[in-house]
Amino acid sequence: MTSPNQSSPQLTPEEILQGLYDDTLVGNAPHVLELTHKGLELDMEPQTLLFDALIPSLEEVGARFERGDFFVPEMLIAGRAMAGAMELLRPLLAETGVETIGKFLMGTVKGDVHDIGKNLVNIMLEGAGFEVIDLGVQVAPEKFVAAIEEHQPDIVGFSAFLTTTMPMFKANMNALEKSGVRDSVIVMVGGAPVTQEYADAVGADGYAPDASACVKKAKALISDRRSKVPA
Ligand code: B1M
Repeated sequence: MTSPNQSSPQLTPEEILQGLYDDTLVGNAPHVLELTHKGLELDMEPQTLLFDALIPSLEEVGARFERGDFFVPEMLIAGRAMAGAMELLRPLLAETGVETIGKFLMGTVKGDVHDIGKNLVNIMLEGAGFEVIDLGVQVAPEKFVAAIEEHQPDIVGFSAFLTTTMPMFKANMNALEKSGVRDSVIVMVGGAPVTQEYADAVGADGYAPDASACVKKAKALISDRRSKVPA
């Protein structure tokens, strides 16, 4: 399907969603940004742009990569197009008047450069009132440990997006235990290939399949831990 004419001022919300989907798929970052602007001007919800167009488009990118129709460069430019739109949506998704409810330290594990999903989780956490400290991608176990010691977060979150980098969860857990910080922090894990069973197997305290589930789980784990702390 062809994208709607970008210069047309008359786009409908449906055309904007279709255009966002199509232009993310081919990695046309300037058009994705322009359509995101137009969608917001039409009072479309940021969540609608994200969940009805941008994320489904990246899912299709992944499916094409698996079929051998797309290669790494296509995946990269699609990811960049999505990331550009996310920067625009970030303040709107994170708009919040709520008090800070906890400190969340987040990072993508060593060997893994995927960050779009992690960044989306961060935005949702910020929107729910968490203070988020983002260590970025390719975070080594020692760096997680040092950041826990420095920032004393309530929760540390490990993201992994490849079956080959998921084993870093266990390496991180071992590093936390060895340095004596394991019991001072709640550990959450997530990322596309991660499951509840895998989270249990590495000894994490919590797992969530997506950003909004992560917010819910993080809140529940914090209130559970606080209820156990003697007054
Ligand atoms: Co890559 N990649 N990639 N990639 N990439 C995937 C992940 C893949 C599934 C594609 C596929 O084959 N279908 C596949 C992994 C297969 C596997 O191991 N199971 C894959 C591969 C194989 C690779 C390379 C190995 C390719 C190669 O080089 N041959 C390579 C690895 C590089 C490395 O990391 N060392 C690679 C590289 C890349 C790019 C750099 C080109 C680019 C990343 C750009 C970036 O992130 N800045 C890229 C992209 C864009 C993708 C896909 C297409 C899109 C990922 C994405 O952003 N999804 C992806 C295919 C797909 O996912 N369908 C794919 C949207 C995002 C919103 O969803 O990331 O799942 P997601 O995040 C969710 C949840 O996972 C959850 O919430 C998020 C929001 O709802 N979540 C948490 C995330 N973290 C959480 C933490 C929590 C809780 C929930 O608690 C702490």
